[in-house]
Amino acid sequence: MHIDVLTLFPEVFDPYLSTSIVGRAVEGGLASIDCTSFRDFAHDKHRSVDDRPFGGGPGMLLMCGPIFDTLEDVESRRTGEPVRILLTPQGEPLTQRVVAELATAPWLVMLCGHYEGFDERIRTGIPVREISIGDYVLSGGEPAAMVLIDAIVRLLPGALGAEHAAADDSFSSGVLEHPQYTRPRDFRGMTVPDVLLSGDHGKIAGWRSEQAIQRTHRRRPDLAIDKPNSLRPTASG
Ligand code: 6GU
Repeated sequence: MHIDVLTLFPEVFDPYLSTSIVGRAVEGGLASIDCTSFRDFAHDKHRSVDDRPFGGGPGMLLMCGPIFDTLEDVESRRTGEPVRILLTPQGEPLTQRVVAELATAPWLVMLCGHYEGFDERIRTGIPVREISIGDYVLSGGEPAAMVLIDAIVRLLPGALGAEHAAADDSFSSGVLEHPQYTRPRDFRGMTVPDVLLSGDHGKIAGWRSEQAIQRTHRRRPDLAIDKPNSLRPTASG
């Protein structure tokens, strides 16, 4: 998969994208990610990318020119049809289902909005899928693009270790993750549940699934936990 990120702040992506699962996926050639700055396509000597809204009002809006030019340049470097995504709080809410769908695309182009917003013709003049990562407002689409990239890249075949991928499969049932423990068995008087030390794999599986369902009912009654094979993952953090 190739991902192009179009942004005013390409430099904020580098540390994140070179770390952990995403970093390893990029190193291993599962994904390539390029970040391109709108400012490189500004039309004037001040490298302006934003301007005041017609009709008045506070703030500045991203202008069409630099955005369209950046997109056209980026897309001319490759062949094939990209899936274009505009990160905006007005977009479709991101779910694991959407993530799984996007993870099948060979090429994603992500446009990060910034400042107070952008000229409406960016939204109407470019076929884009508008995506929001939740009902709150970020100063820019950059953190949202990183969230989206992380969620997508970890689904690429081979991105997680074999062990982890298998574990994921067995819990992809739309419930929250069950409690987990590692050594020591007793930490400051807080002990690990006996069942996990019993060696009885059937009993352990039963306990985990019961814990997962209880926890889901209590914390997230909105999750449809009786739907089998939901694309929602376990929320293991
Ligand atoms: Cl995608 N962008 C911004 N600026 N704020 C958001 C968002 C995106 N998703 C939730 N809040």
